[in-house]
Formats: sequence, structure tokens, C-alpha cells
Amino acid sequence: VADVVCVGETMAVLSPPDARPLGEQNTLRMAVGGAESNVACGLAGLGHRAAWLSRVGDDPFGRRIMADLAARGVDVSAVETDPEHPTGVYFKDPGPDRTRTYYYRGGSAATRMGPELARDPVLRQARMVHLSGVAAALSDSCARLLRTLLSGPARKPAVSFDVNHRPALWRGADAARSLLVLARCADIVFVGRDEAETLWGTASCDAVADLLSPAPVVVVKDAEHGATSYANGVRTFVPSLPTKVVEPVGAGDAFAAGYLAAVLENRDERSRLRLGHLAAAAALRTRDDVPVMPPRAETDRRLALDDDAWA
Ligand code: KDG
Repeated sequence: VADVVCVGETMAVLSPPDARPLGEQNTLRMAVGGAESNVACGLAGLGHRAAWLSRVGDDPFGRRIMADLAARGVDVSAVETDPEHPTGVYFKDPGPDRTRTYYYRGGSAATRMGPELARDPVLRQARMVHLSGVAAALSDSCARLLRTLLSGPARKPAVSFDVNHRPALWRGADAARSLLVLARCADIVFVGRDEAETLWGTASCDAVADLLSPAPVVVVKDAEHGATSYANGVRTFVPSLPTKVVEPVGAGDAFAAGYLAAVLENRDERSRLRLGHLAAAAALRTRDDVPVMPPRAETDRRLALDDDAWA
């Protein structure tokens, strides 16, 4: 039985082994990445029972994803293999300022997920479902699945939703409206301050919380400054940890994993945000989408520090 079931697409990730641009490379590294399964890996790495619910193609990429996630302790037993549609792939092109991503995922096995997946038995006993706005952009059937999980009769007691706006996937579609409707249905929403500003024109963290206020808990992340949670009317701010950034991809997912782990552990808001930051810092220090989580003895020691000693 999983505590948290993460639902969404995972891809094979191909990236340069050094700082030269993608187009100049002869050999690429293969790894695995997907916003929701990254959260599942983070939760498993922090000692929680996490499952990933999705579809993969009957191909080497799908098998690699299954093997990697299982090796990280994620339950993949509910994942469907599609004999007709491939596993999605994406390429990373690390630049001096930011990493560009090139998706090859149109028509993938995961785009065929639909509302029927909401009946999967793995969801029945879970304490929480984690979703993200990435999946909402993949296909109409995926968008229907998210709506069903967030507001249909099969809705679980708690749904966590990371807005995860990926402009490349929304071309021509109304991301702002769709993501707002979904986020307002969730129990816990994660969103970046700048992401919210781009989507909805919100001028501050407080404005984001107001906009999403039907959701009982809103966590607004403001990059290197810190994260603010608005939990049932109480505002809590915890500054980020100073960290040397190797590559930011996956940091938001790690943050969500840390926060949700602390929710499962019934910790207070300050500790939830702190565990989010500790996990995110691990992701910022690695090129992979999924970091190795810091040991629990270390995280628990940091959670107990006084505010002055924290960052
Ligand atoms: O948050 C990191 C993810 O964006 C990455 O692992 C790949 O799921 C992914 C996506 O759709 O970009």
C-alpha cells in the first residue's frame, strides 16, 4: 500500500555529459525524469511509500524507466505497458543561463491515460494523490483524468497539485484558465511566484494565495528567497538554503517531495517548508532530474535547528 500515488508521464532523459551544447555532442547520457515520478522518488528516498501510476511503451525506454523507479523504491506495479504507443523522450541542452528542453512525447503511451485510470485500486488506499499541471497539457484524456482525480466522485481525501506550467506543452491552449481551475480544486497547491505571475499576473505571494484560496494549503516558492505557505489562514515563511546551483531541473519536484514527506510525518508548517528546501537543495546540486535525498539523520537534525541557525 502506498501513502502517496503520483500520476503523470515519465520520459527517458538524454543529456550531454559535459557543458558543450547538445548539437555538438556525439554521446549522450540516459536517465529518467517526469515531474510526478520525480516526487515519488523523492518521497521514497525520504523513507515513505510512494507509487507511480502511468503508462509506458513496450520499448527499451519504458523498461529503463520502470527499472530505475523500482530501484529507487517506487512501487511501479500499477503502471500499464502500451504495445502500440512509445515512451516519451526528452533532451536537455544546458546553456550558460538555463537548460533548454526538447520534448519528443506527442502521441506517447502516457498521453493515452484517461479518466478510467482513476479507478485503479492503487489509489483506493493511498493517503494522498500527487498530480501536476504537466499532465493536464498532454492530451484531452489526460486533462479529463486530472479533473476526475481532483473533483470527480473518485476523489481521494487529499490531492496535492504542482502547477508546473510548461509553456512548450500548452501552445495555443489556455494554460492560465485550465491550471487555475485545477489548482483551486486541490488540497495542497505548489506554485512558483514567478510562474504564477506569468500565468495570472499576480504581483506577490499573498496575491497568489488569495487567487488560489479555495485550496486549503497554498505553497508559493520564490526561488533563492524562500517559500511561503498559507495553510488554513496561517502564513509561514522559511528562507531557502544558500546552494550552489548545478542545474535547477527537478528542484520543484524535490521541494514537493520534502514538503509532502513532512505532511505524512505530521510535522508543523515550518518543518514542512524546511524539508522542502533541504530536498530541493539536493536537486539543485545535481544534473539529474532526481537527486539522492539527504540522509534522514541529517534532515531531522536540520529540522530541529533554531531559525537563526537555519539558513
Ligand atoms: O520538473 C522536472 C520535470 O519537468 C522533468 O523531469 C521532465 O516531467 C518533465 C517535463 O514534462 O518537463
